[in-house]
Amino acid sequence: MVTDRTDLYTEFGDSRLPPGQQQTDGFPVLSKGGTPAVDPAEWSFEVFGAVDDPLALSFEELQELPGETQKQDFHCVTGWSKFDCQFTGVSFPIIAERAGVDSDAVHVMFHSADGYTTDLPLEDCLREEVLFAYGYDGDDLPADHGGPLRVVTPHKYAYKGAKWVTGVELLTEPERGYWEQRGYSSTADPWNEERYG
Ligand SMILES: Nc1nc2c(c(=O)[nH]1)N[C@H]1C(S)=C(S)[C@@H](COP(=O)(O)O)O[C@H]1N2
Ligand SMILES: [Mo]
Repeated sequence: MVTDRTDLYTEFGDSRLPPGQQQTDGFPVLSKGGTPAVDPAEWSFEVFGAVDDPLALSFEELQELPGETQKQDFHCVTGWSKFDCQFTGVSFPIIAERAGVDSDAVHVMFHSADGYTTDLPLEDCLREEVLFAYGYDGDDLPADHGGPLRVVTPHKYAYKGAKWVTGVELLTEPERGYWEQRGYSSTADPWNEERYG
């Protein structure tokens, strides 16, 4: 079953294509460096920081959690948007529930195998649309697009979606990730064109 979440924009703006964006048919690859070699057999996914039960999950254990497939749009801050991406994965609220997020947690830092980090307020993460995705269009998520596991954030510019994600850190104070430290927006709402700042 595929849940269609392409109507998500109605919460943020009038048009499905956010202002200043152009639709693309392909799926460009955008990474700060190359694609890191990630062996799913060795890989582990950790949830740590302000949680009651820190998690360390193998790729198999992660895939055993309740998963779902959603059709979502994808908006890159450099100006391209790709409609109708089908991602399969585990939602952020499920992971948060398993780890037992502390009541004083307010912010989240995602960590990746290439050293990339990105941050978001906790409330922007506690949404069904924020997926830890291992599948794309009915197949395994390709390595260039973040396989074995990436985050997708259809309500934010796509730099908020960490590819090759290895960890999620719950924070009691906001901190800034890789692009956020280099001038990109912490909140990154595409319909409000929050690109910088
Ligand atoms: N680990 C990691 N995640 C990342 C990046 C990166 O360089 N490293 N780039 C971000 C940016 S700027 C974008 S637009 C999307 C691109 O995802 P794609 O390559 O699947 O199109 O991944 C985001 N996640
Ligand atoms: Mo991007």
